[in-house]
Amino acid sequence: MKRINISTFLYTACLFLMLASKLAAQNPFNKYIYAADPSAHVWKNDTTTLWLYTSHDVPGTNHHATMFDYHVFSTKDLVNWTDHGRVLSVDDVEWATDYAWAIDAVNRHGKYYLIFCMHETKTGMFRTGVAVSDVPQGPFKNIGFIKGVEWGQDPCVYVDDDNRAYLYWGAGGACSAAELNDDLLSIKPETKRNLTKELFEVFEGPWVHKYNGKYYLSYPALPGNKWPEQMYYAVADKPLGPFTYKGNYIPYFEGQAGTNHGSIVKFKGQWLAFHHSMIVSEGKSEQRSLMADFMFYNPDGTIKPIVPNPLGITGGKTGKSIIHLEAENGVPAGGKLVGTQVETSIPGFSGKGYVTGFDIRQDYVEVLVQVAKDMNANLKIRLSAEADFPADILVGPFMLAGWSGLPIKKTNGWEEIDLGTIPLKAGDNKIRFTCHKNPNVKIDYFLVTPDFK
Ligand code: FUB
Repeated sequence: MKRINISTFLYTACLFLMLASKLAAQNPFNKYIYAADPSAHVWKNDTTTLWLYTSHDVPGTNHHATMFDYHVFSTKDLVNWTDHGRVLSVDDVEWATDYAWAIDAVNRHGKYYLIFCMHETKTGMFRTGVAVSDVPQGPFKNIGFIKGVEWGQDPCVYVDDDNRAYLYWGAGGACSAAELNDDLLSIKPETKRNLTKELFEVFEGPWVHKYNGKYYLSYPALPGNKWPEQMYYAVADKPLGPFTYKGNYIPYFEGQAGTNHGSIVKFKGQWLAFHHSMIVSEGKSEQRSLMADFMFYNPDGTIKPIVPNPLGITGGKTGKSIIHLEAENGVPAGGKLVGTQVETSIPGFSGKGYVTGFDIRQDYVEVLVQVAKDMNANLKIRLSAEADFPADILVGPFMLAGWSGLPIKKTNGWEEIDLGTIPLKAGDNKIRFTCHKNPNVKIDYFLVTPDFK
């Protein structure tokens, strides 16, 4: 019998383990979309859900100027994720042109606010915008920009236990902070501080969280003034400092983009660090993917440096990413309602209502799906129909794929109908639904499950 050399055996076993961990890799997660700059939140009114507010990279780009919109993702178990679609775009912000860069979110006085930054058309300057929604998943409506902040790139808002809100922002090697007025639309100028000298090698992207009564300001730094960025942090006794630099909590890792940008949050008793990489785009620094890792403190309150784990925060479980698009969101989420309207009289819908009124042949409802690469996906539509009806469904950037006269059976109230596989192209895809003349058909939401690991 042929004897196997022990080193050949160990080498083969290692190769097998490496391949298996790559296949099971959950870090990056939500690989079907390029998203970056994750701001993670667990809102006090629902501690069972973790929310991520992110910027969005366009497939094929080689420039951060081509960032135009934001997404929201949620999870209840850190394994399965829901993408709530586009929640704000430069097209909906009358004062802005482009550069939809890093964002944050705030839950205040019963509303949810997206705190974002875009280039102002009039001045070419970064402004820190504010947009509002009744629900954490948006979409959000722009209500203006924060007065008193110039070059307001990469905003972060920290709301302290006494409900006072603080804004931090940073760009091009500087970082500032100030207390916000209650409506979040202006700063208290007398509180403004330049934190640059307190934050060793700071470049941009501040994030603030509290641990054991101390304020931790984490940020992307440029070590020795050289790219790529690495994630550092500093600590203070008060929200506006003074801060003391403490260390590097995400040093350079294989697959890291030129930038990194992070947030830190406690969910179900565990500290998590979110950030981004260029692992899915295989080295394209402007096409980034979401990363998450467990984070641990030393007894003295310092953070143990993180080496990103291919299994991320899933403990090895394989999860599913679903894109959940509410039919009634229409234009603010990149969709359209033509000849149809939103109603709320039949209970049992999700979101703010459902779309109905298909009383002439051309009436339709359309949603926007954004993905990183060409891929197939499963499409389900939750609907209610009192009789069998034919549906036309068009899919893609140019509506080149679809079904005509697809027979759909009458439902018993609201039902999720599985429509099978649809082809998606890298970038923006529309899904348009019409049902000839069937005014009684009601559409609640579209569920798109990308077939992309
Ligand atoms: O994503 C665009 C920019 O890249 C962010 O605003 C910066 O923090 C860097 O991540």
